Amino acid sequence: MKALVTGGAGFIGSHLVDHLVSQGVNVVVVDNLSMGDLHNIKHQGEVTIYIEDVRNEKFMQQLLQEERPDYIYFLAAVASVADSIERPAETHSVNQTAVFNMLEYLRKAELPIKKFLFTSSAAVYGNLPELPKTEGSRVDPLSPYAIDKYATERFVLAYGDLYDLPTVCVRFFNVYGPGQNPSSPYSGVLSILTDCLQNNKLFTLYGDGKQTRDFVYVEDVIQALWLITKSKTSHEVFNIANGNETSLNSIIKMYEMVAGSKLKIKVSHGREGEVKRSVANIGKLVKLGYTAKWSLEAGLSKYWEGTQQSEASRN
Ligand code: UD2
Repeated sequence: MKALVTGGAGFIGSHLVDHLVSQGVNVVVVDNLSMGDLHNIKHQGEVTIYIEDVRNEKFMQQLLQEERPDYIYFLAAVASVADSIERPAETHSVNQTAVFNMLEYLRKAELPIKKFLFTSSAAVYGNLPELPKTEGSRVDPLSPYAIDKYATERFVLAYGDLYDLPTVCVRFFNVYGPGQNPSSPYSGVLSILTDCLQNNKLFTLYGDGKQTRDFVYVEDVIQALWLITKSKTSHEVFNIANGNETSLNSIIKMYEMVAGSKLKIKVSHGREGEVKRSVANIGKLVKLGYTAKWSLEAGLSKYWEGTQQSEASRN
């Protein structure tokens, strides 16, 4: 079995790559290292890695012909709402056109694949009041990022139906864990909190902290992706989340307890276009055998311990 992971050096991609390798899968990675880092991949020596941009159509076509993957996980993306508002045309070329081009090539070249999995986002739900979000809930994609994710989902599903490609889409909620890059203000809030607690930096809290999110530990995300891989399911959308709603204020309190230190906080006005509340219904995933194994407290503790160990090994 061979798998292609685009964005395989990124935060979630690298965890997926390591899991696939541990399951005996032959893995090929394409990553342009814009956010990713090869050091994220533990099993680097056992993986074929191409440092390339998924927008390089010729390259991607040749790669598909030569490598002939059974499974394709499309994780490469510019995963920032703010970035998509700043430069919509460029993020569109990654978040939609590159995916579309691959689907189109798979169709035309009639390459046999076992599954094509596209990674979408809870962003597609926007700010509509129904909670928790089920896969059938109304959507209201508000940013170029969310629009690209939703429209690409539709292409992926339609290509599945129309051309008999086994396609699946997943909507990630707020994923956290080791390897998440805290370097941008739009990085995951838990990677930023970790950096602030560890290095005694000032944390900027946007808004009143009452906004809620469904935080899911990256190992549970990998569990979900693997269950979907092994199942016969196709032409479907799945939420990937923990299923619990947590406010930013309470996660900060919890993380301070785990880290045993107090966070320095500066309060700033809320971010424009933000979702106030977010939580998923994960029933569909549970039917595939998923259980969220990592409570927030357990996930935070594991994440924190890991950062302490890598800090100690650096010193
Ligand atoms: C997540 C996704 C984003 C998109 C969006 C859809 C991540 C990293 N981002 O954005 O790609 O799918 O969902 O709705 O998963 N915050 C602070 N201070 C900081 C950083 C963040 O107060 O330094 C707040 C932020 O304003 C927000 C919350 O923390 O209310 C979570 O922020 P985030 O960037 O981790 O995730 P989110 O839900 O905005």
